Amino acid sequence: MKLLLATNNAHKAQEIREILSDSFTEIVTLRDAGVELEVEENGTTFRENALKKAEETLAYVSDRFDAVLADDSGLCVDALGGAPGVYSARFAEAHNDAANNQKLIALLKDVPDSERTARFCCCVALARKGLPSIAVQGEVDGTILHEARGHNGFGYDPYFWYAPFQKSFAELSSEEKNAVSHRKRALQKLREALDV
Ligand code: ITT
Repeated sequence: MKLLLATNNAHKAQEIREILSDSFTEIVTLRDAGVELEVEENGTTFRENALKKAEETLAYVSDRFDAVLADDSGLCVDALGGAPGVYSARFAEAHNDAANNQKLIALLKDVPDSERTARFCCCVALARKGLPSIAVQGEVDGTILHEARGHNGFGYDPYFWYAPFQKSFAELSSEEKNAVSHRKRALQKLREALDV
C-alpha cells in the first residue's frame, strides 16, 4: 500500500519511514508528492490534531492516495502542568527548536531534579478512503536536563534524559531512539491495529 505522510517536519518523516519501512511498499511525504497544504492545528489533544491532519489531507489528495498518516506529538512536563503539550512546536514566540528549548529550560530553572519528570507523547492517525480512521497513542517517560546533551534527533531531544539508556534522546542513534520512542510505540500499536 502506498502511504502519504501528512507532515512538514522532515525529522518526523525520516523516523516514521524507518519504523514503517516493512509495512508499506512506498511512503512519501507532502514534499515528495508536491502537496502544499498546512492544516490548522487547533485541537486541544494530540488525537484531535492528528485525526484532523490525516483526514483533511486525505480529502485534499483522495484522487491520488488511499491512505494518509499524520503524527501529532509533543513534550508534556509535569512541573508545567503538562505544557508545552500540543503547543510543543510553537511554545516560544519564535517557532523553532532553539527558542522552544530556551523557554523550557528558563521555566524549569528552579525546579529540582526530582520534579523534572516529563514524557514525549505521540498520536498517529491513519485516514483511509472508505474505511474508518484509526488513531493510537504512544508515550515515553524521561526527565528534563539542565543542559543540552548530544546532537542527534530534533526538537526537545537534547534535554530529554532517558534513564534506561543513561543518555539523552539526542545522544541516541536513530536505531536506539526508534526502538523506544513515543513515535515507535504509537506506530507499533497502529501496526497491530492493521495487523500488517
Ligand atoms: P507537522 O505538524 O507538519 O507534522 P510539527 O513539527 O509542526 O510538524 P507537531 O505539531 O506534532 O509537528 O509538533 C511536534 C513538536 O513536538 C516538534 O516540533 C518538537 O518540538 C516536539 N517533538 C515531537 N516529537 C519529538 C521527538 O521525537 N523529539 C523531540 N521533540 C519532539
